[in-house]
Amino acid sequence: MAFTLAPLPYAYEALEPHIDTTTMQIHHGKHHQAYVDNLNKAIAGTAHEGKTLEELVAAAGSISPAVRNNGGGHWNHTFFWECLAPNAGGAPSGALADAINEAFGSLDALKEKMNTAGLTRFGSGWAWLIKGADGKLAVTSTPNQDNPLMDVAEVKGTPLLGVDVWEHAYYLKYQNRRADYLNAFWNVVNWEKVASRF
Ligand code: MN3
Repeated sequence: MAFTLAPLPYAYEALEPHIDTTTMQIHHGKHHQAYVDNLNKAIAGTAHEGKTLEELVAAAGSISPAVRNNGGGHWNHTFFWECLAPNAGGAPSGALADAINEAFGSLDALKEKMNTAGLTRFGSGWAWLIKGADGKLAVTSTPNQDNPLMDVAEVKGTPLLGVDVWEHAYYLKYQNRRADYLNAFWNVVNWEKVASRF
């Protein structure tokens, strides 16, 4: 069964002014759709057909670049849309807030660490807040469409929050100002969703 692109869980304009409507339309409707289409093409007629997206991602080191890049792209974007929500931002509460304070000292320190991870990712990739096998939170980043669930990831863990730092995620509104995009991102973080993953 082929992979399909789910609709966004909110309207394209819902994240204005932090993430603009045109960027969301192209990012979801063109970029994410292309990852889905190219993943389906790459697995058609191969032993990968019928595997779940999670199975493909976990085996990134031993699958073709086309399946790794497009499977990662599909997984990462599906995850990313759910990291975001209109009228969101603010601060997490409860056990997640406690874990953030324990790992980073404060929410602001986490934001700074994740922004730095995103800013220093040369070229295209992602910055992540993950829960490690030890249950502790950590910040990491991955190149291209890799993610911390992949066997090839330098730092592995369960993603709780991710931010896309490919230029296609911000260039129309922010041009080369990746830092401004990263600061704006925090205004639309869906902490309820992050907490449910935690
Ligand atoms: Mn993207």
